[in-house]
Amino acid sequence: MNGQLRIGEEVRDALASGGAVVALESTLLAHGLPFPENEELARELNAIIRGVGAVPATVAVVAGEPIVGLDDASMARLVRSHGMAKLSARDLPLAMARGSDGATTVASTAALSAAVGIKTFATGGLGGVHRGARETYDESADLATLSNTPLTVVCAGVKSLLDISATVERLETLNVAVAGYRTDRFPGFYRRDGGVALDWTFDTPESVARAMRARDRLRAAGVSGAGGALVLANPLPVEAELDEVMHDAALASGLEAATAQGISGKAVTPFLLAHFHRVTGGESLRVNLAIVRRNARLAAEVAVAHARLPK
Ligand code: PSU
Ligand code: MN
Repeated sequence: MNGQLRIGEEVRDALASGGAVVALESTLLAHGLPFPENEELARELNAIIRGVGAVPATVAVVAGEPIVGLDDASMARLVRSHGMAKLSARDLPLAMARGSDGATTVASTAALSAAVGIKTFATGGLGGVHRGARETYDESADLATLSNTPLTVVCAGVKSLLDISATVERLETLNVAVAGYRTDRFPGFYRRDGGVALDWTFDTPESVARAMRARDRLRAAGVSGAGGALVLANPLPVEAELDEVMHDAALASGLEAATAQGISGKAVTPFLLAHFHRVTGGESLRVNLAIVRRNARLAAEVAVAHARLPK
């Protein structure tokens, strides 16, 4: 536990008693989804996590204060905000100095959550290596941050808008453990199979919890390279995937339109996501919501299994 950071009351009690807690990021609520779908999703995620027996802890910066475990009033403010700053880990002290509000990415959420002792975190897709990174060096700080952050991130891989295989290679370089949940393929978010084979597969929350316990043991022993995050890749079931033809067409036309309109750098992802939403008639949003709900459930199951491990 940590005297420096503000922790929601229920989260603090759960951590003090060794209970299960699941961290949730706020960038996906503030930037990844429109209002009111984001508010509805936040409510659902909390209910899903509680239903499994864990406590949800949404992370964000409110009026310059990083908070692990937002209350209802702050959540209501977050989901309605337009253009709230998106804060990676390095941005946290700057937003604090300004007293501003901000949404936390995977990097900053993982860093804050791990600092207070949270072991599991649910999100949709990880940030990763962007297409064209060979020229632009555009790679999310999510990857480097996870290399030294001892928690489990449940996600559906990375979106196909990114360079999926380069992202998997960088996770290897950075000593971030990656395992598939009931799959041996790294998922591409909208599709089950992102085109990359995985070395490790887990089939139960208990087996994931044992890997987390072993990681913490190696970390406590001072073993370098083995004490960082575990990315638990949880793909959609076949029947929930975005149709392959629809997906491939949306990706191809989106990349082409981005080039034609001179969209580059940071603007590419929001442009492509809006394009996906439009040309799939809202299907990509439906898939996005399904992914986050499933990841919240699995993260809660892992958190509960971890809390039940013999001391
Ligand atoms: N990928 C998604 N949805 C998201 C994000 C990534 O499929 O909402 C968000 C997450 O918060 C992630 C961040 O941590 O974007 C990565 O942004 P950047 O590439 O700027 O680091
Ligand atoms: Mn970037």
